[in-house]
Amino acid sequence: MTRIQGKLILITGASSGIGEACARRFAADGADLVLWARRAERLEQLAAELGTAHRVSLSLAVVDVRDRTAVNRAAEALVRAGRVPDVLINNAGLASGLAKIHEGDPEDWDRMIDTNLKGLLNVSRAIMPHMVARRRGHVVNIGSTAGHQTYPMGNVYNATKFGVRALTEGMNLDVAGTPIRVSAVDPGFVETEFSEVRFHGDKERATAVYQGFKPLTADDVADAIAYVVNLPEHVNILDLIIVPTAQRNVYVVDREGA
Ligand code: NDP
Ligand code: 8X3
Repeated sequence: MTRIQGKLILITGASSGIGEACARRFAADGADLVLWARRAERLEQLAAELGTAHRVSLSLAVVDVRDRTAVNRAAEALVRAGRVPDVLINNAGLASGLAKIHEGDPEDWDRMIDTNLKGLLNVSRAIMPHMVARRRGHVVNIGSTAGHQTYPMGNVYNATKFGVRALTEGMNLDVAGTPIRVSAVDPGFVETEFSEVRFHGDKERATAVYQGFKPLTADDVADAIAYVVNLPEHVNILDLIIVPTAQRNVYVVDREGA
């Protein structure tokens, strides 16, 4: 028996990587799930699979977290159905491009700022009032080691994840006086579709990021998130940094042959 059994958990960016791994882990732990992402087919496949394997309720919605109207609509539908999430995992996010600031593509910058910062804000603003009103809830923001230390050409992605860290701190201050918890989980290198997205579909370049060492898997991170959300209500993890053993800081990695 876990503390999240029977709880309702909303995961943004559930169609892949860390979000998908969280969905699998939480369903196995008996939580009911709401899955949001843009790729409907991926969500449908995942929900069908988890629905067959576990006795939990699953609902999904195609939601682009950048689209405030769509976020509000999906959140209202949950609230109207009496399904205010007990836990919100603000996971949807991405890096787009890796370039020097004076050579970067402003379209990439918009994508990262609109998703990682404004998307997280849109979802939090739509869900948190209902948590505060019923004095129950836990928000977990997925930050990054990139929010603790910059690396060459990480500039705007770094800025968004530094921003997520500031928001986690600020959100905690703003819910003082309520039992709401706000946590950050900040991973280092995790082998997901993250780098393929960053390099605009260049699989070879993406694979090279994780060569010569053992990166984290999405399941490793889901384990850490499961730890955070399974703690008793008087315990709040403010920030959990998780890296592969080979990663010594945001850019120093013990690589074979390097
Ligand atoms: P993936 O690319 O595998 O997954 C990203 C998820 O975010 C997908 O489900 C994607 O779904 C969703 N997403 C992206 N943009 C939007 C959007 N506008 N609206 C809704 N959903 C969106 O990468 P990861 O699992 O690795 O990334 C998850 C989080 O972890 C991100 O916040 C990332 O910054 C963070 N992170 C990743 C690390 C890594 O090394 N992989 C390390 C540290 C942090 P869809 O495309 O279907 O919308
Ligand atoms: C993802 C980790 O180092 O690739 O947040 O930016 S890193």
